[in-house]
Amino acid sequence: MGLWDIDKIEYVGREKGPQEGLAFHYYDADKVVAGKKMKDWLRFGVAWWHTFNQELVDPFGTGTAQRPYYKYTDPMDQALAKVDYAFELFTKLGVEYFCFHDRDIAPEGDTLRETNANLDKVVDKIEENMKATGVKLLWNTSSLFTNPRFVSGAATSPFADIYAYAAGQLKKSLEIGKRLGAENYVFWGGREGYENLWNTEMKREQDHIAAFFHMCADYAKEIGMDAQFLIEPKPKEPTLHQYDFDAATAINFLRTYDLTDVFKLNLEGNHANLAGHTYQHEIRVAREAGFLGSLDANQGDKLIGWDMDEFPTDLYETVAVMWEVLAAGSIGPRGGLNFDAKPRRTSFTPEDLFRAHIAGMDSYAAGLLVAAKMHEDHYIEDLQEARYSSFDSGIGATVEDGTATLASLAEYAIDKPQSELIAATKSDHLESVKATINNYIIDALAEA
Ligand code: XUL
Ligand code: CO
Repeated sequence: MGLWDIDKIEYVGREKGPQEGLAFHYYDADKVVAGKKMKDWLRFGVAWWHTFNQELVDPFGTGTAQRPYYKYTDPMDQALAKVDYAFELFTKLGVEYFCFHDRDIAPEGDTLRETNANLDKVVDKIEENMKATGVKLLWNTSSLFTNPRFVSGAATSPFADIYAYAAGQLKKSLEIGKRLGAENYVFWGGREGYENLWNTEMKREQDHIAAFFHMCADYAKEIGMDAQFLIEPKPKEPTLHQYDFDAATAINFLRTYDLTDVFKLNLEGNHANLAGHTYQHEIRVAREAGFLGSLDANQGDKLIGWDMDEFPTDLYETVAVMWEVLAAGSIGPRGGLNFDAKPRRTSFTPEDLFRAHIAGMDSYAAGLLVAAKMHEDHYIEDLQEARYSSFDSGIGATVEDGTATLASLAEYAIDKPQSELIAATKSDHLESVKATINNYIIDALAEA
């Protein structure tokens, strides 16, 4: 049974009935869907910080998590032991990628030099395990928000010593990413924003962080680290306002500071909701602008306005996400679905960690199956094509081919009576569209 006292999780399909919690019902890694294996569409990743470090605290209570490695009380012993537990969990779940912050895998020393030495010891062990298991690094990142030195940000801190320290941390993280063959490198600006605008020079802070990103890109190039750089937008929490508010804001920042060649976006469901968007909206914005990089797969709660980081189980949302991914052809050039998610505080057993990942993986596999069927039938494509067909010829075509002018359109419209204009519009039948999507969910999963 190994360290976790749990057998390898197998795909049982639906033969065991809907209540079998420790098995995959829809995620069949090698099954070919829309021309690719499920595992290659989904590229699941485990988030080290939640899965191995999350104690399941909330603002009112201490941790409830029960974890077998808590028996190691020395921080470095525990960090090294966790590597064994981590790789066994990856292989038992059949997850081929993982993600971590520098701070997740090794404790800090008093100086950056000491901290880097701690990191090296754990990275040695991670590298050995990656070689032995074939599990790969989807992305690594640097925590520039946990330690009190980052109280007012890192690359937007008003304190130059802190900026310099953050740069030192980043240098080491990029070296680790290169060593472990990271597919991507993520920048989440946890405290890169402000608590109060009256004491903040917003443009100066953004100039600073843009310079920081350019230095990172230059150093990655210098050492031959070829991971895709990703910005992860989030509007707020922990700060009142974060500069990478949402996909559109982050893209504007990248364009303003000439960083579009280096960066794409890592989009997260719960972050989208905090910005007042659906997850699908954020992915659509990034996809259509050519910035879809990777996905942090989680969900929020309709009733609570915080970053809940729930494991994704909302089928309607996984269908929408996978519809966008199929339209894009992949989750970005080298992206995947990282479970930036934690079990609820009331799901505290080690087995719950497995159950939670299974729930997320099955929900995304089901979403893929439904979205693939919708694409196969061209349901949404046909619906959208019909909706805009008046731009395919006549006056509409003059808009799209650039020959229209305000005068030519006014001339066309000047004598049209209201009845003719109303006749030019069509009902969207939106309720039927929503019901049809429900039918796709029910039918595609019944056939699976
Ligand atoms: C925080 C969050 C981070 C990033 C990586 O809300 O999503 O864990 O994914 O720093
Ligand atoms: Co995230």
